[in-house]
Amino acid sequence: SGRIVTFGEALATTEVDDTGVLGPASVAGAELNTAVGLARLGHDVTWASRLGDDAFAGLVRETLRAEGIDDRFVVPAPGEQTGLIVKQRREGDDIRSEHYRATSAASRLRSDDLSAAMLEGAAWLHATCITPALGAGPKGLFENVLHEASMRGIPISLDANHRPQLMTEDELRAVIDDWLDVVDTFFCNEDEARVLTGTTSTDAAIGALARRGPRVVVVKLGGRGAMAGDAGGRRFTPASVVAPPTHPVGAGDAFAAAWISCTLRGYTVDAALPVSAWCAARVVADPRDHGGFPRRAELDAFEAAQREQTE
Ligand code: KDG
Repeated sequence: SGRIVTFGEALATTEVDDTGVLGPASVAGAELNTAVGLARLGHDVTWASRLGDDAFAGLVRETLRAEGIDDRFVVPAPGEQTGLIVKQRREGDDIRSEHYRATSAASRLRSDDLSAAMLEGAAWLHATCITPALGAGPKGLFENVLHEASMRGIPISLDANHRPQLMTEDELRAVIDDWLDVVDTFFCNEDEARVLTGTTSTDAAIGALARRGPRVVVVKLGGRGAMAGDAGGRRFTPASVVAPPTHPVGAGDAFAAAWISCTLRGYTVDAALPVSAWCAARVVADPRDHGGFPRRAELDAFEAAQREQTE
């Protein structure tokens, strides 16, 4: 179905417990999480960024290699460091994240860092609003890549992914004001929908956002599921549960990966919703950001079982 391109910051992440013991480090980063999901579903995926040569960059490179993700457009930045997220578990699945990323290699991305060749022949571009929140350079890059993709007629998905530590609500609104009209598929959560539209009604927010350009708007409702809207109206799916939801981080990125895959394979909104909810549930049941994402064969088995149930 053609190459999917995404770009953004990869970080290392680890959990610290009450006694100060750090758990194993794994790889995070919203766009990279989505890239992993797409690659596991059999898509040809390019992920681009700027990466130093520290131990965590090595971990990121290893993840890219293991998942079969194209890294030709990653800008090497010797001596620069990889960002880090330290997670602390509160009660149950309430996880607090502290980011150490102000001087990361990806925060130093420049607007001309990625070449136009990256989009050559691409079938889809996925971006998130974390990238423009990282600084002026990454913001310029985000703008260049979205502009170039829209000029080439490449469908774009954008996830609001508001990070309040990095971006005010006004800044988020400004980015969305500038770019929503070139977006094919827009993802956000309830809080972001309210920030962007001023309404707490998901149904009304989808209508308001869809009027500004996107063909499809998907609002993720966490443990309650997700609602999507297009010209055909609104559709809802409850959340899927495959195992106790222990680590909600990364669920939205997984949802986006499954959704993009379904879109490229011609699924209707109705068909894409439960598939995306299931992929998100798989990730939430795993202690890493993307470790639980299913492979194509597992998704095929899930869909076959679903069909049997409805017959
Ligand atoms: O969506 C999950 C991401 O938030 C996580 O992997 C880290 O990209 C990240 C961020 O900026 O918070």
